[in-house]
Amino acid sequence: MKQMTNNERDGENLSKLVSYYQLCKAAVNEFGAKLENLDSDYQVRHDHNPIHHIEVRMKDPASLLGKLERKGLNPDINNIVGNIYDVGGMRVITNYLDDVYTVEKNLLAQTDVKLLKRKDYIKNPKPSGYRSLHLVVTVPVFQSDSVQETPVEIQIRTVGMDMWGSLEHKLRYKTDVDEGKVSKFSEKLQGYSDEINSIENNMQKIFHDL
Ligand code: 0O2
Repeated sequence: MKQMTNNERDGENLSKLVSYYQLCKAAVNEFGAKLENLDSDYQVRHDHNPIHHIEVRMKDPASLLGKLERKGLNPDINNIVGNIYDVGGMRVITNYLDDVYTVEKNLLAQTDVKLLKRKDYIKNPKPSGYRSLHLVVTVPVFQSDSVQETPVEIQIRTVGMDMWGSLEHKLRYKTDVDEGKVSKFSEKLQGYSDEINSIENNMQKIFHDL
């Protein structure tokens, strides 16, 4: 049998990667529709929107390579499928804390949705103060010749958690600022996360009382 040249192999890998991105994008679209329908249903039947807004992103290739490296894996399409679950990512920002778990419960109740991984950084915040519920879920994507169970990472968090997470991410998570400098402010940042959490709990109590 004729051996593949390196160029041919690179070309094949690239086209597999493009197909996989397209698949993940389709899965993000499926979840987008599910979440919007869920929110509308709540509005009509309970007169309350659990979802404030939704953000979607496809992981950029540089982050993808960085993550493979951190996991000690070669940059190969076969290592992405089955090891990296956040090629397609969504952030569901809810109005109140209870809404985080309402969205989760209703999403996981859908028979075509399967839970692969769950990390509750709300019940167990990260030492940084980061709070969010992370789910890796799959949904069947119907293609022209097959059906593929495709994973998406969904981060569900309140408006307050999102505000803190976005700013802290800019300050620390992805900057090249010297770690020593940033760690001087760690305690403060963690304290602000607790304060926001306490404010959100009080706002939710008012919502319940009303
Ligand atoms: P981006 O572009 O924001 O998505 P695993 O896949 O389970 O092996 P993973 O996904 O690396 O591990 O770990 P984790 O901690 O569950 O999720 C990582 C993502 O959570 C990050 O994505 C951030 O979005 C968010 N995150 C985690 N910890 C913190 C934190 O301390 N502060 C902030 N602001 N965000 C955090 P990436 O990798 O940055 O990429």
